[in-house]
Amino acid sequence: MLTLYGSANSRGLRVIWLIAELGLKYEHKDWLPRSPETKTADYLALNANARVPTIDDDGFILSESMAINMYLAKKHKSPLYPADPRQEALCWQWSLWETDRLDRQIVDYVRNTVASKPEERNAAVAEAAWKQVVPAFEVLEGALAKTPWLAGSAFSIADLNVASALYRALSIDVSRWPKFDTWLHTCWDRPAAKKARAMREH
Ligand SMILES: N[C@@H](CCC(=O)N[C@@H](CS)C(=O)NCC(=O)O)C(=O)O
Repeated sequence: MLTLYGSANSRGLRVIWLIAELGLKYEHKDWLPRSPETKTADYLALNANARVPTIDDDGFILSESMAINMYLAKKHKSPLYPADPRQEALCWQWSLWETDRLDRQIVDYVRNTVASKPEERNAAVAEAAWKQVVPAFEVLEGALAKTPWLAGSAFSIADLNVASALYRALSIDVSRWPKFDTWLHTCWDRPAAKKARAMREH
């Protein structure tokens, strides 16, 4: 039995998308970040960080959304997980890259601009975040000018992990990076992505 701890309104969104791609059955503990459930001793035994998402896959406990997605895709022999070691390594590269360069930065930017009321925005945080988001989007634009997908010739877990983590970028205009813009929206047009998004936006 697979159990996912973490709401679609968290980085759990990425895992929900992947689970939908794989068509897996799962029990969903639909918990928000910082909710009381994430602070219990039982949950801390699963994830000492008190963060979501976490999975329990028949007793195998795993946290970190990117790792969870790569594990599940590999375990279920999904075509999204490349067999070729170089393409596989590119999936690791892009997932780790996103975590380092964009994961927090895009959230900080959008939360302090379009996603909040003007009086709740911190302009300095938004500006500092944007200074990091722009060069990272340039990197994606450059990569996607060479190849339509991040790791190989088809949509893979690399695309899913990066695009899903850029959910917040859907609410801003990224048309100055046309390859990235097209890629982002193409990824989010997938039925599994729409299903995950609907769980967040219902
Ligand atoms: N790198 C982790 C980050 C997990 C994370 O920070 N989750 C947030 C929700 S999106 C959380 O649970 N935050 C609770 C807190 O900050 O106390 C991952 O990708 O899974």
